[in-house]
Amino acid sequence: MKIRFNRRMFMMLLLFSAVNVVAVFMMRMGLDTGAHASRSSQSQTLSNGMLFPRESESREVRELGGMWKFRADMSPNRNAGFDQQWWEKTLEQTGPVIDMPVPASYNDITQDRRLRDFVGWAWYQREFYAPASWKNIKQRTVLRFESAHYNTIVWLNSKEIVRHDGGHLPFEADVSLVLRYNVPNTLTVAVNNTLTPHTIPPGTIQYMDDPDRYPPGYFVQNLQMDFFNYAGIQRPVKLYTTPSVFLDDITITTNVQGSTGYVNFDCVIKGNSSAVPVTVDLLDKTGQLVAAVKGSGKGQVKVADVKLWWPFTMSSDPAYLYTLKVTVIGSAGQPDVYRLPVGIRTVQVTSKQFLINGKPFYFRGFGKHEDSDIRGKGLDYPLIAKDFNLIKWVGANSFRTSHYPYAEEIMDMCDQQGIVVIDECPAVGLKTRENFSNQTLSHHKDVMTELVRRDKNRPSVVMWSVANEPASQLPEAEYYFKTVIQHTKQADSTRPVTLVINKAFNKDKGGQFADVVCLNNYYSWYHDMGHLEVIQYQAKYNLEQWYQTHHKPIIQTEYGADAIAGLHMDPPLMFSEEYQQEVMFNYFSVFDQFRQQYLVGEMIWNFADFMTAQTTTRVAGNKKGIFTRQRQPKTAAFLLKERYWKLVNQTGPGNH
Ligand code: GCB
Repeated sequence: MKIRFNRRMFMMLLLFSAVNVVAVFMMRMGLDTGAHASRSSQSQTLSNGMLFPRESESREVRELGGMWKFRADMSPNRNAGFDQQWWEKTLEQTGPVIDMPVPASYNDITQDRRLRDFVGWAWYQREFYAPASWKNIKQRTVLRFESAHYNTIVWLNSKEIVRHDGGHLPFEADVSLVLRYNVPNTLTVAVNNTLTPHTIPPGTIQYMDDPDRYPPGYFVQNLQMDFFNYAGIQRPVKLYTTPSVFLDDITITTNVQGSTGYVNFDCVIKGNSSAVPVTVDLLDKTGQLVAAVKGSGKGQVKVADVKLWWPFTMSSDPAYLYTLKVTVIGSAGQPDVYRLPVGIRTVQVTSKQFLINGKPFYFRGFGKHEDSDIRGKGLDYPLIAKDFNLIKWVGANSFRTSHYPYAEEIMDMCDQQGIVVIDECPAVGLKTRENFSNQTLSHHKDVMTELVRRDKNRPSVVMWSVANEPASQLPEAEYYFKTVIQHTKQADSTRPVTLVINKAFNKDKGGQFADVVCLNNYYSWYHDMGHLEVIQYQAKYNLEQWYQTHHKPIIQTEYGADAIAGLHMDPPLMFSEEYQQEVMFNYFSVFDQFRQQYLVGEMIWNFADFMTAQTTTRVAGNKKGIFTRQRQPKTAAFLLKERYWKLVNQTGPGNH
């Protein structure tokens, strides 16, 4: 019998083979064991509030930091842990272990090159005791991961309790019914750093099937981003308690009219089927009660003679934070108390300006990374404190969380110190058509939901960035970004949304949906190498064309040049400190021409040198920092400091 292939059958065949390729690939990487948290487990997480754990008279917070037992599953298919059910025993019982600090990336902790570059499942385990006081039916205990990269499965006492798909954002599970008392609790975590065309960020696994050149089963992870794919449990793991009737979420928005501020609040209470009384008190910095509302948890607080939240250098008393104290009284009369820091401020965008509290704001800032020696992307308080001291030393007022959400401990500092944030999701390097698939789109929307849910109440966050340098010239990008940006605006109607673009103004298809145009370019670096003289010409042309095309304010979100600290060349040569400075001088001169018009910010790439994958263009990482990776200033830091403080002085406090 002759089979005639019609177009539909052909498409089905294509689809079938594509699904097969992905399935084979996932099987080979051990992803089929369920690392990809299913849609249902992801959306289950999406329905919770995920308030940052804060101590109060009704809540205890305990960190599970320290040395954990660790093993990277180096078996050929990375699947030994699942085949042998490593969560059923202690890790020592199933093979050799090493000590691994939490939080930290595991990559740079040992001398083992295989661990640094490991791709697949890494297993962590530790024991802990639960205090007898937690054995109380009137309260619940929640286990929370501030982030683990990328796919995570967690077992407590051999019972699977949560899965999460994606790094850089928190996830948690109510463990009240799984906790044991008077005996140790065993916590096992498997985390897989494999990036696929549908993860955010995307990547590919390439199998090298040429037996003459590679051993059997040899594969590499290809990244589409310019930073090292640090992995592991990179942020704190916490246990926290709440009463059984508890405040699950608060959403606040703020407004200002004359000298009066308004805080609108909307609380979600869980654990009780009927309505419970909620008291909302607003306290000032000294703890004085400003206003109080009793009711169901939705309403408005009015603040006479409001003290606004101003960015650093825009006021003599920047970053003023009130405290919204929410008290929920459960049916048994047991209160749950949560204190949310609240900054009262407004954000608006016009065709030429970015306004904070009605005044023009000019972003003097950086693109940053969470990155340092040994820790990789591991949360580190000394590093956080040092970075904020340097940010303020330079006279910066802002940064972009390039290219993923930063730790909430960092975001707290931004709120407290008046450092304005462009809050970016991990969608960096969406480069191929496959990266714009409906599968990725749906995950991308979930990630934006998670990000907005986490950071929606932060005064420092003034704009969401849905992506960095996507292939926005592709036809698919138009529908894709229209959808992601609409979705983000539905999740938060109070903040502008952007995407960061490096495509030409007449090719890009995403900028039309952004409220602010964010541009990255590297004149005299990735092209016209060594030709510093073309920078001004090209930068000017680019800004003018973008403005003429969209009539929206523009932020230069990246520009810069690599400089090896201590390498001096005059006349300047690429990679010397002098060259980095010359690039800056040339850009500054263009910024100054457009600052009074529609350019609303300049953010140099990068705050500090950072680690990348190994390539011929990177000398032990990206060296575009104005500080070294150890946070020592290059000459560029002094130059930037001079410029930023001059800008403060020119515009004056109370302006930008
Ligand atoms: C970019 C990327 C950033 C890179 C930078 C560079 O455009 O957004 O992630 O690190 O260029 O130095 O190449």
